Amino acid sequence: LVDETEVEVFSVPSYACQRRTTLDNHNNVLAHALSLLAENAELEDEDGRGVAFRRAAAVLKALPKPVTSMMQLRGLPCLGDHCLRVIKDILETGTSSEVEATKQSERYKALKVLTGIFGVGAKTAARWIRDGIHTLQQLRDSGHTLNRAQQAGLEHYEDLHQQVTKAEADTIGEIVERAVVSVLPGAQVVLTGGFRRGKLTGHDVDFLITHPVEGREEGLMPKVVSWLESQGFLLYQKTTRNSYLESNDGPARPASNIDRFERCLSIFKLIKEDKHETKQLGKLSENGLETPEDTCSSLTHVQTDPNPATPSCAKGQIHSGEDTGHRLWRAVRVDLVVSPISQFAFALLGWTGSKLFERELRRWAGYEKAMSLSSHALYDNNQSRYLRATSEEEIFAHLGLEYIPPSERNA
Ligand code: 8DG
Ligand code: MN
Ligand code: MN
Repeated sequence: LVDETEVEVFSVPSYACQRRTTLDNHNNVLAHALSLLAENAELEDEDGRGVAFRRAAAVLKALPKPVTSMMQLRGLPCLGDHCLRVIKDILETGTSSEVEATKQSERYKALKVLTGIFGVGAKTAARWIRDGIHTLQQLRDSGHTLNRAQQAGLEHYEDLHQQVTKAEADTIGEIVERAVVSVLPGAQVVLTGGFRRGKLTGHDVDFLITHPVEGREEGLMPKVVSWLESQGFLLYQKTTRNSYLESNDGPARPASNIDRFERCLSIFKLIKEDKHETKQLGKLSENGLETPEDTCSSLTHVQTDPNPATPSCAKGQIHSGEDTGHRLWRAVRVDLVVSPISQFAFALLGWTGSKLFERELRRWAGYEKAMSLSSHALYDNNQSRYLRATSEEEIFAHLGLEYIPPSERNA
């Protein structure tokens, strides 16, 4: 018999940005179940419910031991009745009927497949489902007009659903670095996103680019994109100025820098580093990397099409790899962001994630400190001024938070 008073009751701080959340945790099954309900809510375009489930999942990830009894959860933040019901179900029966029913539901499956296409959000997917489209084939057959992103997303669907490895991320990092220093010597490239948090795989690769001299980074993105395009590395790209127009967090965006912050959502053409095949190709550039053009021309002895996305080259029909049933390249999603050095620390913090950790930082700043945090700046509403920072550590200090390193931001 266990005396109730001996049950260890867990306790964690309310905000995910106050907690250290590593990649491994003691409650994977529970966290995974709640994450699936979060995903389902997001797929239904119910972001409020989605965040509630994400916060609950993050609390479970932060617990020091596996949960064995509901009593241990008393007083924990972010666990509403709905979440507690799901947890109880799993503790008692091993599974959650709601989670299982969601996984089996045709609507969830269709929303997941359709939003799994790069460029397709929850609203578009819901519209297509109302038109009776549940699968990729039905979409292809429907004659619906797709925008450029969605066309690329559909074309490279399978590749973009293969996890990107750290080795592939590093290879792409070398290419991006070559592009960046070619067009602006002295510019710097940093790997951000999940890989900076220590993840071994990811759904994309995220890079932040800056230059130590303020202002030198202006106009950099179009040049980097042109370089990458000229070398045949891009299957798709869309460059947008100032991603923070969407921000509704108040004055966290310094007006003077509105036009300087650029990002590029792209799909890279990554040559597979298969040693056997590389040897067959023979011709290697000085750093061991071959550009898509090199591969194409060395195999076909014809002038390469300047547009790598055209079928002759991109689909690989005339690649020798096609004969043996596999291509020599794959498509990989890559995000590039350019930041002036004065905003670099904020951009680095903002693009390292996790998404929930970022959201919690902004919530903490707003509710607890009367500050507005963005990927550009930190504004103190009480002092009516921007707070400068040249490192992530300084930003945490401004926010009155203990510094949490990237590897512990996996909320
Ligand atoms: P994964 O790719 O390995 O699956 O995970 P991830 O690297 O954590 O996710 P991500 O979707 O690539 O996002 C990385 C970070 O980028 C995330 O913490 C938030 C940030 N981010 C976006 N979109 C935007 C945006 O529009 N503005 C800003 N400032 N940040 C963004 O993903
Ligand atoms: Mn990422
Ligand atoms: Mn990304």
